[in-house]
Amino acid sequence: MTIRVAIIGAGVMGADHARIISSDIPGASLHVVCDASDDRAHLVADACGAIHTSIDAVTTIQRQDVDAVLIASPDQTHAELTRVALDHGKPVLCEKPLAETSAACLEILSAETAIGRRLVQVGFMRRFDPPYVSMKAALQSGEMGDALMMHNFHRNVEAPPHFTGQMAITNSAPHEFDAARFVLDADVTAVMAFEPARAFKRACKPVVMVLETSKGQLVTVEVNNDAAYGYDVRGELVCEKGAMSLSASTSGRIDSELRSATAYAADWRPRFAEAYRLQNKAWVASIQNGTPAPGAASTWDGYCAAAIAEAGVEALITGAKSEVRLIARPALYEHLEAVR
Ligand code: ISE
Repeated sequence: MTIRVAIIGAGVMGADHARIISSDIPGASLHVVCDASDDRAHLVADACGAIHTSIDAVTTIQRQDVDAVLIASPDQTHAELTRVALDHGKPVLCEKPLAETSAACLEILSAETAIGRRLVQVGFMRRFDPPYVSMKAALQSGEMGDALMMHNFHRNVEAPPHFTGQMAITNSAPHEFDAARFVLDADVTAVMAFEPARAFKRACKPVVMVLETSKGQLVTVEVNNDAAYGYDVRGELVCEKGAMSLSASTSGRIDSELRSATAYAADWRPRFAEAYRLQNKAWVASIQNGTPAPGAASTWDGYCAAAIAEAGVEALITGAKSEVRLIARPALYEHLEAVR
């Protein structure tokens, strides 16, 4: 059965998802592109062959001819639109963050547990990124022994105007919070957060965090959204008998004129293109099969990322270690993870 997908939001992420759904996902059709801007909705719909456009997200989700919803609208709309999809029994892939607070994530969790089946997938696409999947598989194989630490770097070329260290924690770092939970199969129990006293004239300060996990491990996270040189995401797993680094952090190496240079992408889309494709493919397959996509992020994972971010902001403000406070995990979200 072909899944008729509506995409809410025709900005950078919505346009990329529209391209993927319309050209890379057999079994799905891009049925509606919705955006507050009619022009932007038409631009993406025309480029990707969508049948309909809309400027109203709620009525789009309610349409009888829409089977599933992909939310890529501004962050502050995610929680409400996910609730609308749940209220109408529509499977939904919500770009991160699921909601801007852990409390708002809990409202979604309550609605979904009341329905009694998982309809929400959260857009932590690194769970489908082959280097991260390989890192998780290598840990699960036992060949390196148990994990002791994980080190993460997340660098953007230039932060949007008015971007702050706290936003680095709430907007960018949730990818590392979720990736660490995914690879280590552990919860994050506490956060310490630091930013350098020194600041460059134009840049928003980087943030360095140290996370403690429920398995007694340490996870370091550097987020530098004004790295200037390129989009660069790195990760290293340190185990009892060995270590493993992510294998694809750049676009390639250029050798010329007695020099060797590394080519970096300008933003995350080239680096994670395959991850988004695999994520969206798994989401559509999960709808066709009626079962959650193995390894995909659920409402529970979206809630955990929000709670960790809140602890991170608290730690940055207070300068002290902040505990991550979570409710008990409902049975609906027991481990369904599988390494693909
Ligand atoms: C951005 O907010 C994202 O969500 C992207 O996936 C990430 O790669 C980027 O670094 C973040 O700033």
